[in-house]
Amino acid sequence: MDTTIPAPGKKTNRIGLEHTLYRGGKTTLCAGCGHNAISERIIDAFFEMGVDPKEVIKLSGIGCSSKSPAYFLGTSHGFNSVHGRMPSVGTGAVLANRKLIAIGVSGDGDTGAIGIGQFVHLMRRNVPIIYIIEDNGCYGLTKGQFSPTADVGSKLKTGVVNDLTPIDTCALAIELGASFVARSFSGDKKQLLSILKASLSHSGTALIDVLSPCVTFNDHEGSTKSYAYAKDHDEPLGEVSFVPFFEDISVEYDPGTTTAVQMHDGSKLYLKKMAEDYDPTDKLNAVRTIHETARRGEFATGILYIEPDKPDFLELLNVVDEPLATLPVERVRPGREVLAEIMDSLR
Ligand SMILES: Cc1ncc(C[n+]2csc(CCOP(=O)(O)OP(=O)(O)O)c2C)c(N)n1
Ligand code: SF4
Ligand SMILES: [Mg+2]
Repeated sequence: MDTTIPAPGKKTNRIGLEHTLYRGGKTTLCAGCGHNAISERIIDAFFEMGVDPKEVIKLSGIGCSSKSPAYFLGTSHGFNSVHGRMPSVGTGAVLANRKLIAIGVSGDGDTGAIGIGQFVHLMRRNVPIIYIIEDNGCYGLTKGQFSPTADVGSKLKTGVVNDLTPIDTCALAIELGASFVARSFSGDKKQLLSILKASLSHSGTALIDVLSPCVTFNDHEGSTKSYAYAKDHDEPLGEVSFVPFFEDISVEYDPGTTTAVQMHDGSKLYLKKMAEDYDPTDKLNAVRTIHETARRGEFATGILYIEPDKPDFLELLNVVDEPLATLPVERVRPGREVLAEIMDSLR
């Protein structure tokens, strides 16, 4: 049976596919794990944006978070790599086939500990990939030890207190040159969905750090990555509204309170300021805001930084438009005559 043919009466998206086609296998993660909520939003974002799942590659490392690509986009390509090695596998995949839409899912341990060396180079190269960190401040899969994003003073269930300075992956990504950096909370459906949809219109690295509580090992009093703490300390920088290029809606907005960002594919992102004047294109201010909110024990959410026109890695390398993976052998190996011609031209 062809599962891509919609059943009569079912709601379909702009490419005629049903929502169920964007689902994956049944989750094996703990009930209530933040990672499950993120998978749901990824399903909704890809459905609503009308992305063909067959043109997507899902990538991950190792961890509970890295298992989650099995639970969305069941008909997409996928590669569950080694711990901390998703960035190099993802870079190879988009270089080999630039037509693929790449989404990587990692954990705070997978990214911030064993994978930090790979992470920094992905960010500085602006590789076209949506990179999601499902951030619970611990190694969920190996029973809840502190990870490098755990805050100073956060407590394990056993009473052990973390006294090491955390790595802020968003501040690091901005510093390194990522061109779309956002932070959200798995419990904020609306904000996370808008950010994910916007990331699908971005060309270049879109880093999205999502606070995603681990209900089994890090959701108690004293933890700064619990649901209760996140709800009380989430400080949205503004309201994120996204209008995709295929929706012909003109939005009235006041430039004094709203920043409008034109995305690469013609979509529009409207960022309505809330607490203070926040310009997401101002790099220094973005880093300062992240540090200032962290000092108060809060975490700023929303689009922290965006640079829509920055050339991505493929443009910088001048990669041909056709996917390298399907170039015919004559184009890849031009032969002796062409080599001789080049040598002659250098004489
Ligand atoms: C090379 C290697 N070292 C260590 C491990 C053990 N290990 C598995 S998952 C993990 C950390 C997972 O933490 P995180 O990335 O935060 O994912 P979470 O489970 O919290 O979602 C570790 C240390 C491993 N699988 N491979
Ligand atoms: S152990 Fe924690 S991170 Fe892993 S599935 Fe359970 S709740 Fe999620
Ligand atoms: Mg983790």
